Amino acid sequence: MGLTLTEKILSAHLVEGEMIKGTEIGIRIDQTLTQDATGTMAYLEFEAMGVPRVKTERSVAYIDHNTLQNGFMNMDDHRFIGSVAKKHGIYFSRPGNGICHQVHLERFGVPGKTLIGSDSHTPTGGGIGMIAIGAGGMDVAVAMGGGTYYITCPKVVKVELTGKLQPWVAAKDVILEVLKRLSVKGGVGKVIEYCGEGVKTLSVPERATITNMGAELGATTSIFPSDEVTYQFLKAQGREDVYTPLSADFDAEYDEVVEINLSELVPMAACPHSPDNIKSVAELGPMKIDQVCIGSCTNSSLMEMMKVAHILKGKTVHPDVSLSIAPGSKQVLSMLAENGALAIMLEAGARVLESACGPCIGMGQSPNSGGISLRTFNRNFEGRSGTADGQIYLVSPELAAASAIAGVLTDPRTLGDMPEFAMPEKFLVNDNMIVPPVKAEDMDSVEVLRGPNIKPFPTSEPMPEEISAKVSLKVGDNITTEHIIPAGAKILPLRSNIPEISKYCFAVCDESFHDRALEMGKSIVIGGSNYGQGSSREHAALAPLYLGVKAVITKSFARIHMANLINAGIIPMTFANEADYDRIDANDELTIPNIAEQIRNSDVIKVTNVTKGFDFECSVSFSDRQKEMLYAGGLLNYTKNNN
Ligand code: MIC
Ligand code: SF4
Repeated sequence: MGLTLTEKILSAHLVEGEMIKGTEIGIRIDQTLTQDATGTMAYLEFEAMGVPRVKTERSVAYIDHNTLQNGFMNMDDHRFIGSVAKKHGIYFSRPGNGICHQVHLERFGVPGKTLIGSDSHTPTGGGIGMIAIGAGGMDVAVAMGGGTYYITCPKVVKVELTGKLQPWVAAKDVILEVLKRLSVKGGVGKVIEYCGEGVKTLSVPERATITNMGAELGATTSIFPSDEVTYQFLKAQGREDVYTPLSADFDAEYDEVVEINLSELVPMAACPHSPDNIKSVAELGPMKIDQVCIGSCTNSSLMEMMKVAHILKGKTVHPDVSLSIAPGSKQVLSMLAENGALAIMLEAGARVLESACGPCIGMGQSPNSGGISLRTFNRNFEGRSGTADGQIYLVSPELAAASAIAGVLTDPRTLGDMPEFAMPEKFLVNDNMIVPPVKAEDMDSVEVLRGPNIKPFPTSEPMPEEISAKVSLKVGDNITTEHIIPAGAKILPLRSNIPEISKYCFAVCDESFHDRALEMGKSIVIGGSNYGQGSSREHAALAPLYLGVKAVITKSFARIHMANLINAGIIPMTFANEADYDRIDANDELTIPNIAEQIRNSDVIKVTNVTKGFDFECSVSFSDRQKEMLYAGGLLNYTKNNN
């Protein structure tokens, strides 16, 4: 029996465990990336490990999230990251150079390599045949230090693509179709592998749109083969030397198969407030819109921007609509400036933003109250835009641009013939905004710059004999990391200051959580299914740690958040019987006796609800390594104990 592409790359990087699905495996990591909102913590953790130089083939620190710089905090963080990078062997992509995933694809990604990044959309790299996985900052720090990265050996889903996209139907519609079929929980524990005749009709940026938004399936990652199209892309970036052809064996066996005929797809939108709430444009009808935002790591490549410019040419943005455009990288923006497309956008009335995450993470451009905003982004969680009742629809750039002109949701297929948009033979390559690190022998000459915004991360204690604590909060299904620690222009600058950012912990669900948790001293949080979906931000574990949360009991967890909880020394458990969720209320006193012994000996943990006088069971499935981490009180203590 042949191997899937996922199995080939994973087994070539396997350093611990066996390729048995559902068991923990350890893999060697070739490349890492960080962005600034998660980067300060990751580099503080890296420093704490005491490794002088990164041991990866390539590590890159990007500045793309906190670029508003209102107040000294963001720039303090940027200077800290820039100086740590220079000292310890990390390339530094300066603010203005672009969104981490877009730039990494253009300038650093290598087919067949492994990449982890402290950002959940790291799977963008799957567009050129990498195994690229989103992870918590602490895992990235360990990988930079040459440590192994652990995942559950994934199931592999084959998405068989046939046919060819119709004019004005986009790669975004492909991933929206996958989300419609599999849902935001459908990818948990799986890698989504794209195969079939339809693959060769998709360019690398189109593939990257699909793998990028595979994060919204909860998947470990998504991957495309590396083929002639990949070669042409790398060649146009002047990097054809890193090309290797890669694909699954013809007789590879998959755990699931999904078939998509590209020719049958139509323009679609993910409706408020979930990326899997999919409707076609026809179903939605000509809905009046208030705002359009084009950009983000999902849809901001040159070809997409060229289509947008074509649609805007000679037109004016509808008077009731605000249109913003953020090209994904300096390369894209410079090429648009050179070929005249930028002038077309400006003439049409687009508000052109710097190449950064911007509105995608609530850094400006929040819609009006109750406003309907079409965005080419990947997440439309409630409140993420910065407007609590904003109605966010996730769409393709083509649909977004056509609608910005019309003022109502518009099927781009009504635009008439679509011209051929060919990939340039040469991209404009200028890496002047990527600062290389100093040589190892010169590292002592670099001073690490720490502003007053940068506070040490909270420390955790080894696991106690018994946990006896009240429930500080009970929440429902699909709680996102946005609920746990919101982002946006006001809160993002506090990412390096856990005590300060903790004031916003769960504030979206319950404003009194912070004070109550502190008053309780130690507590337990109860959640529903898919708890912690969304971002990789480890602040969603570090803030609860700081506030004394000892355990989180839910119906199920999202992958990255669960790993972050374990790294922070907080015990994640699931209800053995989901009906017990309904029998527990906030303020109930729960006791978990002999916790370490229970975890050592069984996958079933007994918990007593002292307030209501009943016992219930929780399930855990920790690897031996995870158990040791939890006993030690998290990854940092565990690493220190083992050195
Ligand atoms: C996101 O899109 O939610 C973010 C902001 O990029 C996060 C990272 C973060 O919270 O800093 C992610 O996707 O991991
Ligand atoms: Fe940035 Fe948005 Fe992409 Fe996250 S999803 S990396 S905030 S552009």
